[in-house]
Parts: sequence; structure tokens; C-alpha cells
Amino acid sequence: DPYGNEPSRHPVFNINNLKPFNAEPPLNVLADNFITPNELFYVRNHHPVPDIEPDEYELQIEGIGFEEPVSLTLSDLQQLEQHTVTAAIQCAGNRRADMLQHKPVRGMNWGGAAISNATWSGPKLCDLLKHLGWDEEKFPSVKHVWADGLDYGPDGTSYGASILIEKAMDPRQDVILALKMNGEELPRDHGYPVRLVAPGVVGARNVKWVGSITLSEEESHSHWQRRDYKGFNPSVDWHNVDFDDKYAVSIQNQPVTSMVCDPLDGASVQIVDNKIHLKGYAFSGAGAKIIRVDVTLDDGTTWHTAELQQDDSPLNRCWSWSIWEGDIPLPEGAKAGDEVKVTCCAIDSNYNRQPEKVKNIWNLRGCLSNSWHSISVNLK
Ligand code: MTE
Ligand code: MO
Repeated sequence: DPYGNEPSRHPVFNINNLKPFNAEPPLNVLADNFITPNELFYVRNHHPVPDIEPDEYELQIEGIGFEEPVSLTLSDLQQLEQHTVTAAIQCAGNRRADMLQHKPVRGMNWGGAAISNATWSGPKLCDLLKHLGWDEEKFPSVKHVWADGLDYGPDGTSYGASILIEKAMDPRQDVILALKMNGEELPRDHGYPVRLVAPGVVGARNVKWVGSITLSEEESHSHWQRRDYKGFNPSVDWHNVDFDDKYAVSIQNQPVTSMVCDPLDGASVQIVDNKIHLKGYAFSGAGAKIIRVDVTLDDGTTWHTAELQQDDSPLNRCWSWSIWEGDIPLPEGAKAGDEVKVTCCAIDSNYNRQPEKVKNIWNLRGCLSNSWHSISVNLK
């Protein structure tokens, strides 16, 4: 069994798939922590988890500008200057379950917890390349940086993806080769011993168990770069989809999103002073910070602004999620025994806001599901 040597996992996880392992914590557990504890961080694996001996680990750097691959050990990476970034990682398929309610999609049936927030530490990718004498001015043909994992599928192919050179080489974009997660060694499920963290970029490009980095004129040739994780017009379906279409761009940065996490959908909620207490997360890609989360209990007639828990990053270099929370006033006349619909909508520092309806953003793979989030609660 290729899955005979998997790490142990937290019993609280809702498991979407066992082999490969895909699981998310319950939403109300997720929202309990601004920094997600390692054992509660959602897991999205495509293959069995590799078991890598730290002494045998090698990272190959290759491609344009390298006559032959350069090989680095773990201690080479540890000796470079270490940076710490707080960054959420979110799967492109997070909230796919909401999209599914409109029309069937293909993919892992994620609720809203295929996102988590951690502090990651390791050398910056741009520092490493400079340290090796690689000069971007000399190689303007390089447009993409590939990362390939050391996890393999039954056909022998490993997981791989690429990010844009502009993201990789700008020191303020904070792309690191993470050696630590929340101050500890990376857990096996999250990429031990080395993971690419490209903050603000979709989970799929944050390659775990990185074995090689390649500088290239082209995007990664991996299935997950070219045949998956793309957005499409809502009227494109499996009979007419063309993953090579020039408008089928691989997802990199993610759009603004938010969820109500606590209470859970259908729960009973105590009225206190004509208000109910609500909590959730909000996140946007590309370093955009959340500037507001608006909440309505009467289908948009009245909007209230929640309080935000955030890190102190600047408005355009924020990789962390925000936790929002508030005692939100009930609509007039609402009383114990009533059902109330709760809806949240986040706005980011580009003044982009979530789309209202899922209908107009539906796509066949169920990616980028970021419409307003609604639940129903029973007042008590
Ligand atoms: N990297 C490797 N090597 N193999 C994988 O299966 N899954 C990707 C990405 N990196 C994956 C990977 C996807 S689709 C996501 S959403 C994130 O890892 C999930 O990261 P996590 O399991 O640490 O939450
Ligand atoms: Mo993902």
C-alpha cells in the first residue's frame, strides 16, 4: 500500500478523502485561532506523503542560467538569512460546496475550511538565487519559476507547479523556502523538510516537499498548472472546455473571500441585548489586506461592520487572513424561535468586494468560489 506510511492526524478533521489524504477542520474550530495550530491546518495531498530523511535531502536548482543543476542540503538552506512571514494558504477549491449548490462541479467537496493561517520561516527564494550568483538582469527570458515535489503518483509523476518570476524575485513579495511552520519543523503533511511558500498565491502553487526549482521561459508543464486550477466562463462545461484556451489563465493570486464560521449553519444562537455574536475569517490574495467585513441579518437592507483581528502588515503586503467578529444587532422584531439568515461580505484594500451570487462565477472545476457567504441560525 503506497499509503502505508502516512503521518497520524487530528481526530477533529472532516475527511474528504482518505487516500490521498484531504481534510479540513470544522469551521467553528478553525475560527478559534488567528494562527492555526499545525495539527488543525487543512491538508490537501495529491499523492502519498513522502518520508524524507533530512540527511539525504537535496534541493536541485536548475534551468536558464545554470549550466548544470546546483544541489543544496538542508543545512545550506538553514545557513541563509531566515525570514518569517504570516501567511494564509487557501485551496483554489475552498468553498466548492457553495458552488455545487448552484450546479454540479468536479472536485474535492471542500466546505469553507480549506484555508488556514500560519507563520512560516526560511530563506527567501530571491536571496537563495542571488547567493548562487543568479542575476535576473542577465536572464530576462526567465518568466516562471517551477517547483517540483518529491511526492509521486502511481504513474511516477511528481506534483509540480510554477509561480511568476516577478513574484519570486521581489524581496517584498516574501516568497520563501519554508523550513519551519509556527516555529516548529514542518509537519510531514505540510511539506517536511522544505516547502515553497508564495504568500497571496493559491495553495496549489505552494509546493510541498520541494525537490527542485527550475527557472524557465514557460509555465510548469505539470497537470496541475495546465490542466487544472484555472477559471472559466460559467457557460463552459466538460463538453466544450479547452484548458489550452488563451483565456484559460492558471490561477495565481486569489480573489477576496470571507465566511461565517461560528455559529455553524443551522445552529441555535443566544440573543444577548438584542444582538447575536458572530465570527469568521476573511482573506484576499496578492497581498491585499482586508479593510472591512460587512454583515447583514436582513438580506442587505442593513449592513453592520464587524471588528477585525489582523497582523500589522501594510495594506498591500498582507499575507495573513483576518478574523472578524461582532455582536451584530438583530433586525427589528426578531425574537427567540425565529430563523435568521446571516450573510457576510469582505472588502479588500483594492476596494474589491465579494460577488453577491455564485451563479455568475460558477465554473466547471468549482474553483474561486468567493461569493457572499450565508447561513441560517435559530434564535434562542
Ligand atoms: N505540493 C505537493 N508536493 N503535493 C501536493 O499534493 N497540494 C497543493 C499544495 N502543494 C500539493 C502541494 C494544493 S492543491 C494545496 S491547496 C496546498 O498544497 C495544500 O497545503 P496544505 O496541505 O499544507 O494545507
Ligand atoms: Mo488546492
